Amino acid sequence: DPYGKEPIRHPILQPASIKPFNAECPPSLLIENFITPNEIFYVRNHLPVPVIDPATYELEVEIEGQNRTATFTLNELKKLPKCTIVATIMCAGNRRGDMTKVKAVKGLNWGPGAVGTATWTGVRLSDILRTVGVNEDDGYKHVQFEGIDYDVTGKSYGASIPIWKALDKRGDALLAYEMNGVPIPRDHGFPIRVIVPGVVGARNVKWLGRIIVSEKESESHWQQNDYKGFSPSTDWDTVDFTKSPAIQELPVISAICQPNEGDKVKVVDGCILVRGYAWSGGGQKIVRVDVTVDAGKTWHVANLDNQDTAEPPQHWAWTLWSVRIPVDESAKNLEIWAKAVDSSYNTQPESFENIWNLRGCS
Ligand code: MTE
Ligand code: MO
Repeated sequence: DPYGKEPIRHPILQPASIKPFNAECPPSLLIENFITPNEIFYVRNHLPVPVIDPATYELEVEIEGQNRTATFTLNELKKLPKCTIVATIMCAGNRRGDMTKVKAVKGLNWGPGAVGTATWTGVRLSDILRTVGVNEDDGYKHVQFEGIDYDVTGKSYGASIPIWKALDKRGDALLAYEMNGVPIPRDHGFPIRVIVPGVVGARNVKWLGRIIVSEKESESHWQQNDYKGFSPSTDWDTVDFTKSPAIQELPVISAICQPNEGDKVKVVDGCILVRGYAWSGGGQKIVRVDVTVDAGKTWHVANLDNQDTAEPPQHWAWTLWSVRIPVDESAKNLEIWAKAVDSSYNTQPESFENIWNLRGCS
């Protein structure tokens, strides 16, 4: 069994699949902490978790067209200048379960818990690239990452990001070895994972084995034939993956975590309490969350209770919000909508209907 050496997981994680292991934190627990504890941070694995000996681990860095490969041991990486950031990581399929209610989609049926926020410590990717001699005007366009997790044919998980994000110091891309102050747990990429803040989870490659500086994007399935968006009218007969760019920065989103779908809600002083999180890709900050219980006739502006002080375009972490909304106590059913606005004044759509897509991406 290739899945014979999986780590032990916290029982509160709600699995979406077991082999490979995919699981999320229950929404009401998720918003209890601004920094998500490692034990309840969602896990998104496409393949078995590799067993890696930190003593013999080596990271390879290859520059296409040059006949040399630089290598770094874990100790060598840890000796380089250290950087810590607070960043939210989100799967493109987060909240796909709600999109499925419009029409079936292909992919794991995630609730709103395929997201988490942590402090990540490591070496700046820009420092590593400069150390091996890569410069802004070399003409390379992409930085590819290969994981040490393999499928049955021997292919590893892979992804790439544009070179500017990798080289720009303000892009804060990291080769992280710590998550919330401890060595990165096995499920999250021990001993080294890439953190590309503001960019879809899929490019944050875990168990990093190799970096390739290239003129081309990663050829991997996950870069080429997955994690892309399409029109609501595109179906599996008409879809052409070469026509859509790979998702990098994610759009603005929010999710209601309290109450949960189907909950009986308490009315206190004629009001209900609604809580959730909001986040935007590309280092944008949440500037407002509007909530309605009457299908948009009246909007209530939520309090932004917990927000990092970093300014855009380096605001990598989510915002936790809450709002009390007056309700008609005789009403039997209530539909609550939330929509977030980010610092680029992009606004989240009110419903999934018109952004539905066959892969169920945000
Ligand atoms: N890296 C490797 N090597 N293998 C993977 O399966 N999954 C990706 C990304 N990095 C993956 C990976 C996806 S799709 C997501 S959403 C994030 O890791 C999930 O990170 P987490 O499990 O630490 O939450
Ligand atoms: Mo993902």
